[in-house]
Amino acid sequence: MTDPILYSFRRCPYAIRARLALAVSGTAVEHREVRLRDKPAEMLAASPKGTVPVLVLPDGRVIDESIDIMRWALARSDPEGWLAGDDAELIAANDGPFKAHLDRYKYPERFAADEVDHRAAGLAMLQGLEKLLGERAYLGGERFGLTDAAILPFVRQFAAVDREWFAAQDVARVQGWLAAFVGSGLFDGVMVVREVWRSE
Ligand SMILES: N[C@@H](CCC(=O)N[C@@H](CS)C(=O)NCC(=O)O)C(=O)O
Repeated sequence: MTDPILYSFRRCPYAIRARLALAVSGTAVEHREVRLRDKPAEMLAASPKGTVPVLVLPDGRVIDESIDIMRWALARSDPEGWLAGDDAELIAANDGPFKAHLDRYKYPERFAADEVDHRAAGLAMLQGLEKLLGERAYLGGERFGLTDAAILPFVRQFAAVDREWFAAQDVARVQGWLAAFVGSGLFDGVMVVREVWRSE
């Protein structure tokens, strides 16, 4: 039985969350690291929309939305009970408004946006997470789960735009939650540096 093929880009937060779920579920994949500027024809043939991650299953089915890859992997095997911590509303708020603020904070020229406004709006959303983390240990409950894994790669990017500024904000629980994640073996394991894949 051949493994599914994963087209991925190391720093992409969507690809990171897919790799996290694949890793925790123990799903072996043939990893194909891509360059976004030079996507392989094989990936575009499988998924013409041209975003990573893309998972191509041995039977030819294609899953090209990161959250669907996460749910597919966890439906196969969920040894740490990640699916119990599934908050679709929080994930949608991350993928929609938070991601929009993150992009405009990170790349204000590209969006002709005011980065300070978008930084403030992103922080306001993180204050919502701060409140939740005061009520329970993780976003989806008492254990790290799908919601944490789906959102953390984006919060990591937000924090990394200006680490000093982020460290000075009054979101201690979010800061601790992020630090534990980036210091985890799970995160390290999905961030290994790989050579760009080329077809033979
Ligand atoms: N909704 C998609 C979004 C994936 C996405 O936008 N990935 C970015 C990289 S982080 C991408 O591939 N962009 C295409 C490009 O930059 O050419 C998912 O969740 O998988």
